Amino acid sequence: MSTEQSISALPPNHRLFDGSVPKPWVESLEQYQELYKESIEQPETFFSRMALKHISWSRPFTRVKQGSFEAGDVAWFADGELNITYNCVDRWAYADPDRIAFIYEADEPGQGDKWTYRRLLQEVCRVSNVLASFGLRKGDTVAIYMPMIPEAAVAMLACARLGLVHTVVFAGFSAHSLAERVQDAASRVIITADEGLRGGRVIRTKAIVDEALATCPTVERVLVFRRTGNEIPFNPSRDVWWHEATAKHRPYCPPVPVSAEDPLFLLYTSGSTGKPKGVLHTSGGYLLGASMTVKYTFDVHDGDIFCCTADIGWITGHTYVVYGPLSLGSTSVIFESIPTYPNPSRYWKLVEDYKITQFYTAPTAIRALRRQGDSWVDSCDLSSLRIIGSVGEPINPEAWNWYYKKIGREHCVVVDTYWQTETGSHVITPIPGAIPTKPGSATLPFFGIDAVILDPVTGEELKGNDVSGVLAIRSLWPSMARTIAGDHKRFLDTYLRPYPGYYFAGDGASRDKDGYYWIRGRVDDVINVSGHRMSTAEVESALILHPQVAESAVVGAPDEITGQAICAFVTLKDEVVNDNINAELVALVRKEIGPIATPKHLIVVNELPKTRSGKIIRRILRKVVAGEADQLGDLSTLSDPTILDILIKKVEVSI
Ligand code: 6R9
Repeated sequence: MSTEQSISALPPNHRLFDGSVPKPWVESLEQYQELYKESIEQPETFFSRMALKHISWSRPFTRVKQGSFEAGDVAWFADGELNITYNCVDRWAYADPDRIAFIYEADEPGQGDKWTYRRLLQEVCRVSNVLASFGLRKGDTVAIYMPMIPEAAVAMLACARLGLVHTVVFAGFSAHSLAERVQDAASRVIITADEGLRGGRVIRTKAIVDEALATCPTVERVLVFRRTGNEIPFNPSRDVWWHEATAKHRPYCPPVPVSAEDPLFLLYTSGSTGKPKGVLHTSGGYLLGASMTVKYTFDVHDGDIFCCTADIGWITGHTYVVYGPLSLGSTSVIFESIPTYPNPSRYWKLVEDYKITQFYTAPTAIRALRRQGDSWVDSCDLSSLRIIGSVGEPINPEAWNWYYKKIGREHCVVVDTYWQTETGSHVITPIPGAIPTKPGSATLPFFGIDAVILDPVTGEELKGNDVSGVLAIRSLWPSMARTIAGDHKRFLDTYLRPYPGYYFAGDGASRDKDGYYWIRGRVDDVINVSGHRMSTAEVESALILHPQVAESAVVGAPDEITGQAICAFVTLKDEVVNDNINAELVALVRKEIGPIATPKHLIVVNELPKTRSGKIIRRILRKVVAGEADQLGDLSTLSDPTILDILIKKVEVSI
């Protein structure tokens, strides 16, 4: 067992019980244990109660849960009907129209504005009417490719209001990646902006859409929000300005009730093979997971100001910028910029300016800001904070402790939340006030999650504490993904068939002596760069497009700031000297996938380590880039061991 296992649990934080803030929803470890036990032993009673408490149903459900992992036919509240936007917007707009739904902090500090629930409802309705006027009907797919502005959330909610399926594509993706996703989802409409702004730099959003559309025959209309107002390419027979179209419609549109099992969105994520997967989430179960986790993990109460810094292009933005906070009628901050613009105080200034109570970000940002020095933090008043969260990758104890001490001032609770695009909402996470934390551990499972550790080889459950293996979930939970769009077999093969009877998460994990979970990272060919999942196969496919590349192999190298960095090995077809090859390959990957896939290290080698049957042994490359060349393990399958010395030397001089 590693050393962090011996760190003892901290006592529940005093700030939550000092009378100055609302008492936490779950007040003690015993209360958590009691609720957790009920959620596992009587899931129907537990989740029926939760679904009635948190969601407004236009037709009540009579069935709670059905299906199994074996059959791959999981469904929750299947005969119930609801509308997501009604739940997230209308009910608060009617009860308290002036309540703030979104605080928009634009790229330039101090710009941006506040959106009341009334304004949000009106704008969502106008956009819904525009989409309906395009002839879109329930079940059609709409792609959203937008900067982090409130209108991106409006676009999502406008789709949900009509029962349309949205697929948000992160606006840092290339035209090629956007086209791939739009084609796979057969989107009929794209909602975008003229341009984006990030850290003072202009992103030519619409121009990228135009490039993508050259290969997307299903797209009939492009709705364009004017963000910067600069001159952009515009095709009047296809493109429609948001401000012109919305002005033609009334600010009300009736919400369309959908089945709890109707799709709400597709979100593409990287898998072990090259092609991204369109993970499909449905309406009822997803909303319940989003709502319950915002409430319990972040202990959100009326009047709280919730800030999640994730882009809406990722699942974290879907669940914790848009659906979760709005489903509770909270105020959610939409942050368009980057943490270091104009200086590394930006996040902390945001907390001070808006009196943020819950702040949620990624370890990579925490590590990068820690490196900038404490003065950027010390100058800000962070006294409004109660809960500070981390997501996306394991957080190392040094970063955890800095976050706890400097940002949380030792009186906030740090919640290290483990979950995935596929799980929809948190699955292993502390619950403030109830579950004592340990730096580096995501602690205990959320309600309804029967987490287990399996022996990766035999698939047997490792019972008891002090065990290591792969993480799996034995119970069905409401917000789990239902399928991969157009490829249910891949869904079954990836998550449900590797260990029959379990959901397989793809992460290694251990359970320590206190029953706490420690996530160890991916056990498949996915690398995690700054909390973003990258498929090694996808990067390899991009590299191979270069006419001089014979073969490529991509692995994750440990990185102090980004967690892992992309390390690409290539062999070339001939001996032609091309001094520019590294730069050309990096540019190619950026063009094919987007800047987030930029390889940090690019190493041209004569040979890659292979088995006798010709398979590249990535395990060896991983060890070598991690500086563990002395622990290569069993090399009996390596066809030509003489290549190792050269490989190791090459890596030493390159990294
Ligand atoms: C929410 C999100 C999922 C993968 C997941 C795991 C890693 C996420 C983590 C974490 C350790 C945490 N991951 N949270 N690892 N501790 N608190 O990030 O979704 O983009 O689908 O990534 O991220 O490896 O399997 P997604």
